[in-house]
Amino acid sequence: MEKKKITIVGAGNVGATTAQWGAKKEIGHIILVDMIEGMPAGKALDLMQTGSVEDFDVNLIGTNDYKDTKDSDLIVITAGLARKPGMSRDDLQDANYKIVREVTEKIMEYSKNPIIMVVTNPLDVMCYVALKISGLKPEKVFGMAGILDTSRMRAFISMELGISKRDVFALVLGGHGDSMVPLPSYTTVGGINISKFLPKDKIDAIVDRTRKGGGEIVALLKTGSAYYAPAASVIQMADAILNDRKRVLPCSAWLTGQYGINETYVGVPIILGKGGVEKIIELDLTKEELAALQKSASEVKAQMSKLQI
Ligand code: TXD
Repeated sequence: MEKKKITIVGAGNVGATTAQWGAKKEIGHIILVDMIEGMPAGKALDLMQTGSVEDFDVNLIGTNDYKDTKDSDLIVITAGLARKPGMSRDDLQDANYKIVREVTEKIMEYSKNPIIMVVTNPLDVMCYVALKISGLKPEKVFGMAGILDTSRMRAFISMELGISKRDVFALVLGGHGDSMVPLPSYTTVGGINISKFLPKDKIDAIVDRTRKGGGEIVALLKTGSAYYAPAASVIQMADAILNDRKRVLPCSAWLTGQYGINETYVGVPIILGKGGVEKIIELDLTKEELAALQKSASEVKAQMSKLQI
């Protein structure tokens, strides 16, 4: 099968680490783009040489020129500012809006009908920017957040129980921010509901730590935000798309009435394949869970409406 072409815009922490996971997994030809002169080319060269030691063969180039992104199958947008300590995701909105707008315009000059996966924060709002500016169909523009938030919840449960992370499944819906909605009712260990393993107060503490999971890492790092788990999550989605795996994953998708939510990006379970968002799955939620999801979506919508697009 011919290798697909994946462009990663932003060769910073998340972008470069995404290229690293992607190269190791031979996910496709990788183009790493950044505005800083020479930097993406240097990182790509370094990474390409790693293939001799780590046994991978992919075409990997780094560039400042969008011409090199021509006919990409998948574009991952990580360009933008990362949160600094004390800075909320919302503080980022104005700065990153301009960046995501510019990047989307440039991408669309060279790729006719790509899939765009947004990573830049504030995530759900930036998906909307990419949707509007690209003019692509909503199923082709979506965001990575739910897999990361879920990975944090899974890890905290695994740490608490001393049970393999592989056997822990969790689900986090909603906007990628403080209003996210972790769902203990859909959280299982080896297929068994989490309530059989942990008392309510422990589950509540894990839910709370999950909500603040990004901030916990920002506070420790002092400069920048998390990137290993974010990059791994991007590659899980890229693999689902480029290999048409039809995986069921929580992602930020454009809702058109599902969950009583209309014309907003918010995290929900979807089926992800070569067409992008191939289906949005509507779960049965309790009244409280649904209300929390709708509240989270309305917060995203309020932020979206501040943009002049
Ligand atoms: O769950 C999620 N969606 C997230 C989101 C998880 C982790 C990080 N998340 C967000 O991704 C974060 O809040 C930021 O908004 C982005 C990128 O985070 P990263 O940690 O990679 O930031 P860096 O290391 O600062 O890298 C950003 C790069 C840097 O090299 C800039 O030069 C580049 O983006 N950049 C640009 N490239 C091209 N074009 C333009 N205009 C541009 N502006 C900045």
